Amino acid sequence: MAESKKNIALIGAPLEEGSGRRGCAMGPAALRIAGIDTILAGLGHSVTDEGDLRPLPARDLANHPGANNLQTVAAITRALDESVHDAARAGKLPLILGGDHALSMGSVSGMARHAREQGRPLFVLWLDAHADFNSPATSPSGNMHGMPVAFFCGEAEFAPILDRDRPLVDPRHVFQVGIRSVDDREREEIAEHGVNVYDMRAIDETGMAHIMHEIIATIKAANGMLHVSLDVDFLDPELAPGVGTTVPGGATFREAHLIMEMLCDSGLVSSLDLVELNPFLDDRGKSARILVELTASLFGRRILDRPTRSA
Ligand code: 6HN
Ligand code: MN
Ligand code: MN
Ligand code: MN
Repeated sequence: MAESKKNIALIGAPLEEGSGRRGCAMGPAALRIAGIDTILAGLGHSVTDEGDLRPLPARDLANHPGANNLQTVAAITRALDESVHDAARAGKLPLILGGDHALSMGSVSGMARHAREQGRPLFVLWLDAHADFNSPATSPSGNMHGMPVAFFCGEAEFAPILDRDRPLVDPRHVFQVGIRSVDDREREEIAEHGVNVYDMRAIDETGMAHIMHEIIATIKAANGMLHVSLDVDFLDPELAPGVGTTVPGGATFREAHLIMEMLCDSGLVSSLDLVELNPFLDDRGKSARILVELTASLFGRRILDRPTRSA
């Protein structure tokens, strides 16, 4: 991807109702203020900002005791499924500015439809402290940002949010990296469904480069498309405090940066979510800026080209 210029569509999804606290709705604005559009344009890409999605709640769905704010989350899911699919079909690379992680129910569903139309399998790289494989039946919190992976892998009880015949993601095509906080029922579910999990211990023992080589080789061998979903809490909280669900012992800047550079070289990435940024909890824009830095590396910026400067 380093040398290939993209048509990038920025799609704002100011969702916070999936997270159980306020603040993520300011995420798209913070990413724009941190300069996501200019940095990508400066790398030679063509960038269009589609603005923020603000759908009305999905009143056709009944409230669900295990799925907080279901109508709002479902509305964003439907709107993103549509706009991500449209952008990808138009040859653009959807870059979703979140918003909490429940939005990935929509972005991944839209890309799964696109991949099916292209006759290619969709793979998902889930960079997160959490597995996000709860469902309304298993979730300890009822917060839907802990459920998107179960949703796009086809857990049946979510079916009314999108059509039952929507394409699903094969759980064996999901790679989770950075995991360090998994609920008991989630642990059983991810094992049962065959999700590929590289927890922090795996990263410590084998190293990020080895893990990423393995993932990239698998996707290339299958001629797959790759959706990347980057949750702020993947990073160590010292580095990125602007998130509601910090877990100590996260990825370093160097590990995250290496992932982005290796993905850039692979040319595999077809879509990206930047999620869970909560500017209300951030420290002088630090977390927004690091997300923008990592995005720039994913889209071709080389660290050697970058002058040293103070923050
Ligand atoms: N996220 N497993 C917890 C829950 O409430 O289901 C935390 C989920 C966090 C979700 O960080 O995107
Ligand atoms: Mn998450
Ligand atoms: Mn998380
Ligand atoms: Mn299951």
